[in-house]
Amino acid sequence: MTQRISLTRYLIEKQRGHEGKADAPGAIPPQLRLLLEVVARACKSISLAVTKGALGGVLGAAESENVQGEIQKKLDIIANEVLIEANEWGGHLAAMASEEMEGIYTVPNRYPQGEYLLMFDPLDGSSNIDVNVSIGTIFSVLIKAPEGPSVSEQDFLQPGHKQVAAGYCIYGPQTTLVLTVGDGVAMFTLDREQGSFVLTQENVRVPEDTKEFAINMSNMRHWDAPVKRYIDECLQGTEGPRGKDFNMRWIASMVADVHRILTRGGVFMYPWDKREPEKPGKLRLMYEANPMGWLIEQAGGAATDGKQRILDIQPTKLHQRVSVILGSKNEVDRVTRYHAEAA
Ligand code: AHM
Ligand code: MG
Repeated sequence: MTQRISLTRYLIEKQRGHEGKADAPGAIPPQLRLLLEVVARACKSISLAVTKGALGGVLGAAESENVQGEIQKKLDIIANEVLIEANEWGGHLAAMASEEMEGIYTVPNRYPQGEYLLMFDPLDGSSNIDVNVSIGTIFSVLIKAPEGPSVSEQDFLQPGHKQVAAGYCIYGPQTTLVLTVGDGVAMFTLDREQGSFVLTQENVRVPEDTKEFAINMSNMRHWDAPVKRYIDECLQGTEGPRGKDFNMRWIASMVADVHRILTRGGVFMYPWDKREPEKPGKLRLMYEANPMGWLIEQAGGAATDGKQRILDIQPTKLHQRVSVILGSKNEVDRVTRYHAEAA
């Protein structure tokens, strides 16, 4: 029988790599291993709550709005609390930030403070919760700059290429944790009977070419010319300049759309549009675009905002929004080129 590799064993082997060769890519220090174990444990709890659905009384809206002015769902709040409670006492973190909290959450004084910063979208795809469609948790890990004992929002404002770990957990027909620590992408499927994540795919690769795109087509009339040009050409199929037919998918959960792209390729776009022209896009840079962008790059794909690499954007705000184009490299390069030609 092939031996099963648990997430715990996978991470311990990564840590040994660190002890052997501290600067080896993907080698992780013990505190980062602990952090990732704790995030995975929190995701198991969230998965359990999601699975119970109406039986657990967790569906529907809460009576509150988040910092983005969006009505919070009960599960948004539950997932946020699970992640905070799991992570605050372990001694590995300095602070956390979340889509569901306006400011940063500093680890309380009664617990030891570590050097890591954890950001998350506790439950992405909130509009899909009540309709039983895949949703997920997205997370990103940074290191706090060493100067000074106190931690502030400023510590979080680092570009995505500074991430030391990133991933998501998708709650779908299977619960799958997808992780990078900078040496490729690995996937772990939750064995519900055993209660553990088991390595089910390593060295995930996104094909460079694709015939599948994901975009919310109902916003077409609001798009900018380069995005419209790209989609128009896809829609023309074999009769158009691309000379091939394209397929469209839009799940409206970024985790599910990105998971499909990591599995079989494709291009995902949530571009700037004219509905709210002052906002650079709908999705958030720090805890949506950066972790997903890094995962996609680690799997051989690309991620830009149309003009530059997402991971090179210098953030100025915790809840900053960004235009997102990510997935199969040749398609992302093409959309980015269309933006340059239009400029
Ligand atoms: P959320 O974090 O509030 O759930 O919003 C993010 C989601 C993404 O998962 C998804 O790609 C997008 O919003 C869907 O937007 P729309 O409903 O406009 O299609
Ligand atoms: Mg989200």
